[in-house]
Parts: sequence; structure tokens; C-alpha cells
Amino acid sequence: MEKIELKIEGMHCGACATGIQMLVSQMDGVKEIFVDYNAKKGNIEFDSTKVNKDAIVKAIAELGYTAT
Ligand SMILES: [Cu+2]
Repeated sequence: MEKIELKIEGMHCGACATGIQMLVSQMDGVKEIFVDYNAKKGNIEFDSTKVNKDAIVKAIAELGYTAT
């Protein structure tokens, strides 16, 4: 398991954070995600043999947010 913290830009409200959580939590290999709207951060725990940071960043980008 690997844990990362991403800075997420472009969220307008708590529902944006929830939407990101819902999408990323459905990705194969993602164990846990918590997005904090106020802090503009996401904490993600994932199985690095199944998914990687780039794939997660890309999925968030497809929703219209910038994760770094
Ligand atoms: Cu929103």
C-alpha cells in the first residue's frame, strides 16, 4: 500500500470533493480516499501494484480539477 497527498485545485464546494472521492474510490486498487475541500487536499491510499499516482491524477483531471 502506498499513501499520497495531492493538492487539488478547481473545487468550488464540498460536492466537488465528494464527487472526486466517489470517482477515485471506484478505481481498481484504490483502498481509501479522503478529499478535504477546505484544505484543497486529497489523501489517497492505494495498492501500487494495481494503480499509480499518474492514473489517479489523470482521473481527477478528467473531472475538471488539477491535482498535483
Ligand atoms: Cu462543487
